[in-house]
This record gives sequence, structure tokens and C-alpha cells, in this order.
Amino acid sequence: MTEKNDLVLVEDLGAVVVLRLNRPEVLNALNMPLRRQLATIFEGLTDGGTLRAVVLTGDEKSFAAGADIADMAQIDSVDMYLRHTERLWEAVARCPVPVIAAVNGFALGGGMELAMHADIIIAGKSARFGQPEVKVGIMPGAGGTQRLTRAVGKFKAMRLCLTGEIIDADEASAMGLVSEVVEDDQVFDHAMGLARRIAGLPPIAVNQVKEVILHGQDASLSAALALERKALQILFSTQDKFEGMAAFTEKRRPSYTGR
Ligand code: CO8
Repeated sequence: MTEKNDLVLVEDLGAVVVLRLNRPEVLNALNMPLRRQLATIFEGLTDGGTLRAVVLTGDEKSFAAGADIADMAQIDSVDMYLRHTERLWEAVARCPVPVIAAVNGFALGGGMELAMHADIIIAGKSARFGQPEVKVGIMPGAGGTQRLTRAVGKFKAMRLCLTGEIIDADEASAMGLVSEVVEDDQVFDHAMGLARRIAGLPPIAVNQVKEVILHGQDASLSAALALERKALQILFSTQDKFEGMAAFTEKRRPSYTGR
């Protein structure tokens, strides 16, 4: 069976790549072809060239309303195992540059898990978040019990995962699930603004911040602090560190090379 190749629209703006989920007829539900396309695109993103940040978004009605239920309704455990969807998610998780999720509308189930793979989540006021898997007899399987608990703590995560309740953007923000809430029509522009600001910063320093925060949260505090210290020490040998500090001292704009 051939797969539609436009389930994720890619706009390469040089320093920033925009990835737009494109199954509006089902609120961007994540079927296997879409997830395969997304993984292939993420695997192709490298940090050696001009790329500095990714903006991941859906449309004005939905970021993604979860895994595609029609795609899962008839499969059993072995089918599910053989899909090895963890490999597809890993491609997103391993993205070397910051990923900003721009969320309008629904981010539910696998859609919320996808948003939680991002490093920054910008939500519109009308955005809705939830892990409703339990309502269809399953449970989160791409970080909904783990990334969510790390982000908001046990008791909020339990409430969302055990009830399947859908919450609004302000509540998501209050519990630490999103980075910022903005007007619905500002979500994409705001995310792009952040991506461009990050793109103007020294890329090795940006990459190290991302790596240390992500790896550090799964390590002991002492190991994570050592990781942080080592990363900082490495940055002292980058040309961009010398340029950044010289520019500050000389009261001029820095010119970073990514070295
Ligand atoms: N899967 C398939 N189709 C969907 C999905 C979905 N998750 N969500 C919406 N659709 C379809 C609807 O079936 C409908 O199609 P049609 O027009 O052909 O009937 C269309 O999108 C529009 O949806 P609604 O008419 O229902 O729109 P409403 O505005 O009335 O409701 C809701 C919007 C509340 C989002 C509602 O559609 C809904 O509850 N959707 C399901 C949400 C859900 O349960 N998500 C979790 C799915 S399970 C999951 O994500 C498991 C993750 C496991 C591991 C990670 C793998 C990715």
C-alpha cells in the first residue's frame, strides 16, 4: 500500500524548520504512516549545518487528538509490539536542536505525548490537553505516565491519566505542562519568534543546555551537577564563548560561528 507523503508538511526556513501535522479530517490523529513520516523527517535533521530549532505544530483546531483509534481498534498485543513505535518516538526525542511545540486546539493522548517530546510548549488559550487513553481501555504508551509525572508531579499526573479528564491551557500552564499561554492567533508567531531567538544564540551552548536538562532529570543530583559542570567547562573552549564575552565587553553585537 502506498502512503500519502504529505501527512507532515515541512517548511525549511534555514535556521528554523517548521513541521506541520496534516490530517485535519481526523484532528491530526497520529496513524502509523504519519508517525513514520515524522520519524523519518526527524532522523534527517542534523545539527551540523544551518538548522537551529524546530517548530512542531498542527492546525488551528488540533495539534493532535491522539493516536489514531481506527488504526488501533483491531490490533492485538503482538501487532502492537511488532510496530516498535518506540523507535519512531526515539527519532523525535533525539532531535539535537530545540523543538518548540506550537499547540492550538487538542493535544490529547499520543498528541499530548508528542507535545511533551518538545523542549518548549506554547499553547493557545483554547488549547486542550489530556491523556484520555484509559477511556478507550488502554493507557499512555509514549511517555504520558513518565514525562508527564516528571513535568507536573505524581498527583497531577495521576489525576489526568486515571480520569482521562481534559484540561484547558491555563490549568496546564499552572501545573507546569506548558511553557507559555498566548492568544490563539499568536501561537505560531510566538513559537517562531522563540525559535528565531534561539537560532541567534551560540548553537553549541544551546545544544548543551538541552542535553544537560534532558539527561540531568533522569540522573542523581550529584551526577547531574557534574554533567552540568563538564558541559560548562567544554563551552569555555568554544570560539562563540570568546566572541560572546568579547562582544559584551566591547558593547557590540556578537557574531557567532557555531564553533
Ligand atoms: N483517532 C481517530 N480519529 C479521531 C481521533 C483519534 N484519536 N480523534 C478525532 N478523530 C476523528 C473523529 O472520529 C472524527 O472523524 P469523523 O468526522 O469521520 O467522524 C473527526 O476526527 C472529528 O472528531 P469529532 O467529530 O469527534 O470532533 P469533536 O470536536 O466533537 O471532538 C475530540 C473532539 C474531543 C478530540 C474527540 O474527537 C475525541 O475524543 N477524540 C479522541 C481523543 C482520544 O481518545 N485520544 C487518545 C487516543 S489513544 C492514544 O493516543 C494512545 C497513545 C498510545 C501510545 C502512543 C501512540 C501514538
